[in-house]
Amino acid sequence: MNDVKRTPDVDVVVVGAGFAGLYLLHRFREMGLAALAFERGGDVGGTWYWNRYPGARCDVQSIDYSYSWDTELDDQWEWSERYATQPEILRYLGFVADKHDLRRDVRFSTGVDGAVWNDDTSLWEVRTDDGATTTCRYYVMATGCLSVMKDPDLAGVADFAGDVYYTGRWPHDDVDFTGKRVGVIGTGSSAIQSIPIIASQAADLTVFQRTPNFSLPAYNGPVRPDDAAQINADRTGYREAARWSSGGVPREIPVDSALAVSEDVRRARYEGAWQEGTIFSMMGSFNDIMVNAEANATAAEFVRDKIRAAVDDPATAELLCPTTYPLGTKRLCLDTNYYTTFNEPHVHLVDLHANPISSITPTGIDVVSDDGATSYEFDAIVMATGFDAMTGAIVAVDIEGRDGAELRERWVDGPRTYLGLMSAGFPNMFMVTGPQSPSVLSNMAVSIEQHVDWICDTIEHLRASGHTVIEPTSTAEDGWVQHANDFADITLFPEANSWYMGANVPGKARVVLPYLGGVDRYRRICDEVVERDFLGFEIGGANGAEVNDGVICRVQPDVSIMLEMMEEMALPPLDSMSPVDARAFSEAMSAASPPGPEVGEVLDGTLPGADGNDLAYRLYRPATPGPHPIVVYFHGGGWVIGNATSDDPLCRDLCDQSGSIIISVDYRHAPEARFPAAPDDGFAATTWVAQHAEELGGLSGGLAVAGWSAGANIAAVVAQRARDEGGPTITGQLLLNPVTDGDLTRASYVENADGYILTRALMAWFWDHYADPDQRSDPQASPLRASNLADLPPAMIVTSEFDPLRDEGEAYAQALAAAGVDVHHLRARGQIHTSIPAVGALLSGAGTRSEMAQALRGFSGAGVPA
Ligand code: NA7
Repeated sequence: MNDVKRTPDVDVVVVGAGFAGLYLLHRFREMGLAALAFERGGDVGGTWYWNRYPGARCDVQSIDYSYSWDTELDDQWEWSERYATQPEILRYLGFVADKHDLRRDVRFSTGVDGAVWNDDTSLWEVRTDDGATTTCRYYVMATGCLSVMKDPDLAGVADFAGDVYYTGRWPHDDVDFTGKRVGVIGTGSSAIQSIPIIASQAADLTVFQRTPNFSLPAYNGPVRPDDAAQINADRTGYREAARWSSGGVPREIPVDSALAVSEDVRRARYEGAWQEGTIFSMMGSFNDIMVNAEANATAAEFVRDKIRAAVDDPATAELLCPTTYPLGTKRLCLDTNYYTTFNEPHVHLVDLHANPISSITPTGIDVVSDDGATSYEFDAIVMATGFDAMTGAIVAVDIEGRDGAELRERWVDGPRTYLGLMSAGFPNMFMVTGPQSPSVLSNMAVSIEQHVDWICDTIEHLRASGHTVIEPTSTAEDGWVQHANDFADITLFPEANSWYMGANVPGKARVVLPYLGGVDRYRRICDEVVERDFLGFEIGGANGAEVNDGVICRVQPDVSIMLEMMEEMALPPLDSMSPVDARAFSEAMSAASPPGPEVGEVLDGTLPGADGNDLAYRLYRPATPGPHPIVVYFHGGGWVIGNATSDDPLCRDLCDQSGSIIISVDYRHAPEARFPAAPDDGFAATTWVAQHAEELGGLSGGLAVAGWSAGANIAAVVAQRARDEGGPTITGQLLLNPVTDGDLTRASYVENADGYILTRALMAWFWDHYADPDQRSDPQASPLRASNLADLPPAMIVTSEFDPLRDEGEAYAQALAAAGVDVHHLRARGQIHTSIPAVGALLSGAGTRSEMAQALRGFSGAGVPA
């Protein structure tokens, strides 16, 4: 292979000369690299070059949607409006290109068709539509998130005798609709911006709407003095705050729930958000608008009321009101007079759900109607039908990576990236604002700069360390895809058929495309990857390669956020307190937690404990008609903390979801009553409940035991004793993060010793209060040590990945299975010891809780364990 040309034509090929491409060219030039950009358009501008439709403007304020890398621009360029129009933004990008003489590195009117990685040379071979091939070491897709138009999928477009315009490919010459009959298809952002202007010209305008959108008034005008003053007071600080904000624009993050305030307070907050005239205001008015359907519904209804108030005809107003998805899960729009345009007598709305388009005809559009068909005649049709978002422009190029891997094929079930920046198998190929990065859910200017900086800094690092090739590992990529999906799963985004979900393009995989964790969190993660020696990357060159394999975000996103909040609160560790103080502290924390679902009835009572004294219990009865199966439940708290009501939300959830009566027992606690008081009480309570099942409204003939942590330890011991002592009949045991052994040296104790709430030190503190060292090997303290584990009731054992107790739960599951017990072991990925019981607070545990309830149904014969 000596004749292989190892010197590339250029160091870097950049695809696209929009916001991202221009900054890349500038950075590469500063780094002394030869970079060449290919741009399909005739000039710089990217999305702002193509989207010239009337009313096209940015919907992030221009003072935010602008470059921060050239601070002189703040003095050299003044925006004429809060939300600049497309021509003004295009002029701005042209100004920047001129100022930095960037056009000389761009080959215009040249599209990239293919890019092939050559493993022998470690170079990319980039094929352009002029027939040329250019080799480069680094290949950067700066192709934009919304640049490839979606096929409108409508029959007969070519037959239409009038003019057809696509908002995403608008002619460069003026288009004048004066006196014309115009049809607009689509009601996304492009349509919402253009319809009022088209209506002001056209003789007659008909809008064909498939799905209505939520739109807020832009209140466009001159830059608001307050906003200008805030920025001018400290430009550097403002830009830095934007970089570390959640959406790429500095703003206060609310800490309260929309459901925790009165109707008046809520409406006042929404009215303020409405008046603000920004895209982030409504979604950011409370902390749960995008994660809680009920909270979201209050904001959605507020906006619907505004639509009803703006539109004169009630039937048209209702058609314009979105009802089929939560607010913000399809791209929110900003408009100027959109809704009131429908009050104009020459503007009409056609609901495509009732009257779908059957075809475009030579004279207009035919829709299906009650009497067969209705024909609309037009001089012009505007297709505002959207884009193949986020992945379209990337897979439009034939990209072939290592070993002939085709990117398009790899992504057929959804994009696979590490950090939205690179993809395994495609060395030295970078994406700017790629899928699984915050991109379209942020101020793109900020996200673009972050990516460009990350890419350029990484290439600089490679050069400095004598390396030439970087590629993410598939482990890292799998982990990132998982993390991005985990984030989506705790939000409402998957509920909408949006382009965020790829749902607007027939046949496209339905997965969430942008990263939902926010700009600030995402930036922290990217920085951390670098700080941890490029975790998840293989970096190599002439002298071989080094792999630093691993996954960057392993804890579930909501759990991780909770841990960060707790760290900020710098709470004292429980094991630094007396048991009495630890109990009080723990109760105060529980009081601040969400309450869990409503159940049919909650009753408090007492039952006799092992020493004859009364033990308190709380009974949770389902709302369905009884009698119900019974579950005796033992709370967590290391045998020291907690009582019959301390796991209230979890008990409610299990009751509600399993249809069982849950009886939570306040067994005696250490250090006042040390081992074996707790399991003795557990056994006595279970026996008593079994004897009184019918009086309690339950089914007789057997009951299940359940518990969390030390409570699961008691449940496991009760199941063993019931087997050995002739009853009662235990139908199943649900053990959530059980303590099964007094050995604190297992790997999970080492890996998760600190940082996940239940620490090794706290567990040692619990054991010390509970049992003498020589008692800990007693099977009633450490049920894993029982000499016989056969003939125990079916078990569901849940272990959490980041829990010191993980491995002893794992060991118990294995030991029971080895003894022939029917065991269902669920390993809760990314969870910690305390996260699954956090009903209502931590959504990522919901799936596990459902499976636990399902197991309880299975124990009682009301269903099969999953
Ligand atoms: P969008 O937001 O994807 O809007 C496209 C619209 O076109 C939307 O209302 C679609 O309805 C509609 N559409 C698409 N195909 C059809 C067919 N075949 N028949 C009828 N209606 C159809 O694209 P935009 O250009 O408006 O905005 C894109 C982004 O650019 C915007 O969010 C900003 O970030 C900038 P659907 O909702 O799919 O039912």
